[in-house]
Amino acid sequence: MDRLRWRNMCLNTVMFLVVLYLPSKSRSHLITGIDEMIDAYEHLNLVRTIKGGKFKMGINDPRSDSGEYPPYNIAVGSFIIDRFPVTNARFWKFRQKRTRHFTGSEIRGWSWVFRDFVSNETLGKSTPSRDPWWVAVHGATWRKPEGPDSTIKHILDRPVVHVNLNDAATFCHNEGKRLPTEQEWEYAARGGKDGLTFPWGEAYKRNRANIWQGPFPHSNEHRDGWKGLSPVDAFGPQNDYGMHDVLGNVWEWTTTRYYERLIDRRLQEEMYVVKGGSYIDTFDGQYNHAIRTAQRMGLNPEYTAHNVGFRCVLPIPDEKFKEKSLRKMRRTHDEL
Ligand SMILES: [Ca+2]
Repeated sequence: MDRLRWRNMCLNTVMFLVVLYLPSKSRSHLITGIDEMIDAYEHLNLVRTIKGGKFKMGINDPRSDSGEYPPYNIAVGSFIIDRFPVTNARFWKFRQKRTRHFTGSEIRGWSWVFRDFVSNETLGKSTPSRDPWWVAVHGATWRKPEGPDSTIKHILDRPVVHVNLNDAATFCHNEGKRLPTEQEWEYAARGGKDGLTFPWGEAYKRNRANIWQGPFPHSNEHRDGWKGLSPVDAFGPQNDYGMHDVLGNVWEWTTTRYYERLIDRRLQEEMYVVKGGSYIDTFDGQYNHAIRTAQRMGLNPEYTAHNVGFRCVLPIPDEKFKEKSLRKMRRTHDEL
């Protein structure tokens, strides 16, 4: 036996023993084969550079009680933003690097899942909520989004879910970025067009976003093609900035505090704004929230669920928009 073969044989034996004797939690990082597939999803990590400016935030509809009304003018600085919500593939890669960061749902041991996606066996071991369509599923985490008998292996292009505010912020920080404020998120979502209900215009279009069709919660008619989570590029770009899944699929965390309008702020629990709506929301608000660019909801920072994800931003100085720098950024970050 030559030296090379002998060395390879020893190496394989050592690797076998390492895998065999690793604690099961660590071993799960090595045995799924996901690492070999990750590169195929790099195109879902693209970003868009957005020049800061003034815009009108919110909607001019006094019937809204979520804080969208009254609208107001505000300025935001320039920033780079993810064109897609963070995918399972991207979060997997993060966790390979930050093995000591366990998400809120992993630490707590459970998370909220829409009951249609939970197997009967898992359902039997889970706890129903006040809203019967949400179930507290033990073992539901970002890597097992529908419970212990599920996996992300075949849905690496879908948004990561079951992440709380700190998980999302830690992920962004690890990439040298941060979570967006609500103002940055909405400014980007509008794609340079003020005053429109949706990022693409004034009329709802079924082929633009993954939301709910049919009587909720019993009849998920999924006329948009998707019953639950969809790949972040299942639909074309929703605005002129080339951003996908701004509305629908998953709510997205921001760092902006949320306050109920009619309650003394000092008496309110800590909540943060999430934007965009999810696969259980509707275009007209007949069930759950009305999908629109200005829509907002408050969540406890520890909250995790099957329909909440995020995307990241990176603020940049405005002088970077001088033509020379802009060309360089386009080469580096954009697919423009
Ligand atoms: Ca749908």
